[in-house]
Amino acid sequence: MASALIALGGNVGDVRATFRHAVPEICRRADAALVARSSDYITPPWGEEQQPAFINACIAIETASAPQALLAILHDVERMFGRNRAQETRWGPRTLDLDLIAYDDVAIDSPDLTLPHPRLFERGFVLVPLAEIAPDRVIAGYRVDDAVTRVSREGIRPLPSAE
Ligand code: PH2
Ligand code: MG
Ligand code: MG
Repeated sequence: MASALIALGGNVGDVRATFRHAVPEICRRADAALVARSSDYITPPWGEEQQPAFINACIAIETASAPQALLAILHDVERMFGRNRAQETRWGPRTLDLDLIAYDDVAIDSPDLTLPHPRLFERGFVLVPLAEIAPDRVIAGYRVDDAVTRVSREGIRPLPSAE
């Protein structure tokens, strides 16, 4: 079994409901156990600022699926919740984005998958939820709780749990 960290994001539709349904779907398809789930956070849009705020969260899973297989599962689950890559712009609005952040200590640099995630250390919307569930995890030589002190938390707020 491997330990994978996945970032969830979205800003179209009822994103928190999407997350609630997507997490068990990921676990079912990836033969995975959910180890931890962060709070949902409201986060200012990054990359393209003229769009609604995002909701972001992170999960940690133990999975029997290999990295490329897990990536394919994440893409399938994105599609299942209305993601249509053909109709979207680079940093633009989306129903569900599932990014594989880290997979054990595996390093991969292929056209469709880079591990650890190449923009992780620039993104408060990933690091803040990640630091809630995996502060001691070391990714590319950096502890998550150190990395999170180097990014802006401006506008990033945890939401009260939904139920
Ligand atoms: N995802 C993007 C572009 N911008 N901004 C925030 N705050 N959160 C995201 O998940 C996000 C984004 C494209 O995937
Ligand atoms: Mg993304
Ligand atoms: Mg993505």
